[in-house]
Amino acid sequence: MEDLEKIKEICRYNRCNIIKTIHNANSGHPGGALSSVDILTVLFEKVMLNFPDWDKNPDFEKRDRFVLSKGHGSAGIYSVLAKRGYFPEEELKSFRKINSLLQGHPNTHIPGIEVPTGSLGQGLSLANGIALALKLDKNPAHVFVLLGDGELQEGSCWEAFMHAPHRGLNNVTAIIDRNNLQIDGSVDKIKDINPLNKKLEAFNWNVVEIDGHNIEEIYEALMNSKKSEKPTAIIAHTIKGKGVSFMENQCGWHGKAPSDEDCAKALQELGE
Ligand SMILES: Cc1ncc(C[n+]2csc(CCOP(=O)(O)OP(=O)(O)O)c2C)c(N)n1
Repeated sequence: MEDLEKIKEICRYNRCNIIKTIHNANSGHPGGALSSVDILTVLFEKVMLNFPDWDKNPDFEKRDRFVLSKGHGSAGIYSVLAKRGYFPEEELKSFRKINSLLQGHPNTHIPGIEVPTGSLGQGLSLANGIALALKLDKNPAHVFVLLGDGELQEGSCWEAFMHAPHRGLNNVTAIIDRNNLQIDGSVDKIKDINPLNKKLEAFNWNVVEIDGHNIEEIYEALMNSKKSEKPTAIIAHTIKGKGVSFMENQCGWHGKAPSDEDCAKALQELGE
């Protein structure tokens, strides 16, 4: 990938904005935003056909769609959308403030957000519905959806996993942020979802496993998924809190804002 270093730098930049945004709001979910930001950055910078200026672009209906099923990871998608020019970066300062653009969980007032999310377990069903409508309209756009691994404990996810192959929705790519932690402990101990790859294969998905922090692996898996004959599930092995040493693999950082001191330390580690 000729612009690998540039994408890595954008990932670093977006990580800094996640920390600043949550620190400024004194509220939010850093762990799962940091685990998924490499995936979201590659998706929006390199893979998706997307147009920040939808109104000005006559082909906007052909844009690829994204659904953040794990809606609490909002600081991650907001940082990525701001960098991509969907709204001014200044708006990140409005995160979680009353009546502001950037609410705690994504909603459709926000440019780049297709559906409201936050109640876990619904995003894949929403993505399936969008994908089916696109197919009926003979629209070639692709739908990407990001789910948490703890989220997969919701039964509705499995109805949706059953549905996509049945309907031949090869225009759906489900990315699972497999960071092994949920709100208060390890996913495997709270309710084991293993063997995840075999379960998804049995549900007739094209299953791919990647290192969710390796930019080239992310890019290849996402691009290949656009050409698959089956819906693709990408199990992305990640580290919750990735990039900030004291947040990594700590479920205590699932939904906690960094203090002034934590924020300064995190930004220093991220090379800000
Ligand atoms: C239906 C529903 N139940 C509970 C919650 C509260 N909640 C928010 S995040 C979370 C844990 C999610 O874990 P995971 O999907 O692994 O997310 P990640 O570790 O990637 O942040 C829970 C239970 C919710 N948002 N929706």
